[in-house]
Order: sequence, then C-alpha cells, then structure tokens
Amino acid sequence: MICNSFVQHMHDEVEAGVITVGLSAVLMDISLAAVAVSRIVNRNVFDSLVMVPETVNTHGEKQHRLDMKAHDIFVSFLKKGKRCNYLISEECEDTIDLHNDLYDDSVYTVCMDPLDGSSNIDVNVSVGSIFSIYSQEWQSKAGLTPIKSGQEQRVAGYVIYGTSTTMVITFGTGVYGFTLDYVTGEFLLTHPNIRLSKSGSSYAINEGNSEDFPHQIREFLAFCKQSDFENNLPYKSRYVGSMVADIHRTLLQGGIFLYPSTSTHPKGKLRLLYECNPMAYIIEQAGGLAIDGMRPILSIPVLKNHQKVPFIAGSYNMVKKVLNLYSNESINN
Ligand code: P6P
Repeated sequence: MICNSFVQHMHDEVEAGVITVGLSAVLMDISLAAVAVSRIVNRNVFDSLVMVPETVNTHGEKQHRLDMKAHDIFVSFLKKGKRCNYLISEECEDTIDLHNDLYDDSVYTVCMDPLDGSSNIDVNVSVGSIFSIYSQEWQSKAGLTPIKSGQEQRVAGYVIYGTSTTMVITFGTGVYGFTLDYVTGEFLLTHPNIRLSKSGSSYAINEGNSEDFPHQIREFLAFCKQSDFENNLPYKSRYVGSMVADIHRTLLQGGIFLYPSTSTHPKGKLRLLYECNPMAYIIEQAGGLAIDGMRPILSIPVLKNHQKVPFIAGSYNMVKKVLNLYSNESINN
C-alpha cells in the first residue's frame, strides 16, 4: 500500500483551502524538528547513564537535559522557518518572540510542550511532544491579539515517541496519523481517519490521588469498578503517567483519561495552552468529549501561559457520564 507522505498531505490541504501556505510551513518545521527529537529520544538510553537533571522548569519540575534539548530543537527549526512569530513553551516562563519581518501575511503563535512525560524516559516509556498553532491578526497599535480560548486553534497535534514515532494532527476536518519511516525520514499517512468510539472499556487516572478527588470523580470511579458483566463492567485500569501515551491509547482504543483537581494540584496538573487545548481539539475532532468537569476545555478563557485546568477526555458516552455527575450536583445545590 502506497502511503501518502506528510508533505503531500500538506500540499493537498493547502490546495483544498483547509490551511494556508504559512500554516503548512510552520507544520513542516514542527515535523522536521520532531524527527530530530525522535532521534535523540531513541538514542537516549545510552545518554541517560550520564544524564543529570540540570535545572528546574517554570513549574519547579526537574528538567532532564532532554527536555531542554527538545525545546532548543523546536526553537531552532521554528526560528529558521521564519513563519512562527511567537512560541509559548512549557520550558520557558515567558513567550519567546521569534518575530521577523520576512512574512507579514499572518502571525503564527505555537504553544507547545516540547517533551511531555520526560520523567518516563529513563524507564523506556513512551513520551511525546504536544503542539497547538494559532494564526492571529497583528494589530500594530494593540500588538498581538491575545489568545482567547482553545476554540481559536487552527491546528493541534502531538508526536508520540514509542515503538514507532507517530504524529497525530487535526486541522479541524478530522484526525490523521502519520508514522515516521526511519529509512527515508518521512512521515507517512498511516491513520487516514481516526475516530474515537462512543464508549470504551478502560479508564486512565492516577488513583494514588483518590482521597483528594472531587466526589463526582470518586463516584465515577466506583461505577467503573462495578461487577456488571452485562454492561461491560468493570472497566480495565490503564495508566502510563505520560499524557501523550495515555491519550494515544484512548484515541485509538476508546476509553477515558482523567486528571482532576487534587490537593497538590487544586487546579489540576495539566496545562491548558499546550497540553489540554491541543488534546481536547484532537479528541473532539475524533468524536469524543473533553471537559474540566463542568465546561468544555476549548471554551475555557486563557488567562496566562502556564494556566492549569482539570482535564477529563475520551469516549463521548463515558465523559458525558462524568459531566452529568457534575451537572446533577449543580442542579441539586
Ligand atoms: P502524575 C508528565 O509529568 C505529566 O505532565 C503528563 O504527561 C502526565 O499525564 C502527568 O504529568 C502524570 O502526572 O501525577 O500521575 O505523575
């Protein structure tokens, strides 16, 4: 079977008017950077013998050298591509200005987690890069129009560095998966139309935080664990602890992923701009739901770069059940 290449797919989307030349150029830069990151992640098993956490990121989390290396690789490719004007990265407190005057047709802002789940690298568990692209109007007087919500995303995607390197992406017309051919260095279209089943049979959550979960989440988990074989219960518990890996499994096999508020993370742990919004856009484009408990993730107002939100996403019927638990609560109060 001849698989369409990512490059060919970009040309097709530009010709179809789904994305602009500028957006396709930013995407090409991201895909080239992802090939480079894939190489250092897969080689890392040797480096990790000498790797020491050198700094902490904006959230006080130890930064492995690989976090920073991945960040630097994406910055380098986006800078050379001259199409990305602003970059919001998990690894940097402030917005990075890559502005140049070469192109003035639109202003592209990329929000990204260059290497999510990096604490799993040393134990050979899949990690990933997550990204979102916004094209904003440049108002010379007011400066860059701030991102209002995830509904403004033009493109969202992630790259999972696992047994194979796969890039999953949406432009708002469905969800596609491209797998890296290590011989040619090309991403090939391997998943032409990813659809999320309405129901699934697994749930992903860090149950170590169970005592701190909101009672709606505890109620939902009790439902998941019931012995009711006629209704496909109990569900299987599947948790990697690497968001990209947990979401990729949920997307392909169905199920639900939850990172609710806890005592250590009262607003949740996952970041809205470069983890929750892109994953929510992909999940919804594949036919699923993504909420913070009460609200669609994509509707949550963006207040700051590293804002955290509770995140519950996956198969429509399963997430809807959690939403109903929160909604009934608000009706009864
Ligand atoms: P916990 C990885 O550190 C990460 O940011 C996500 O990739 C993952 O879903 C989550 O944190 C895991 O957090 O508290 O379960 O270890």
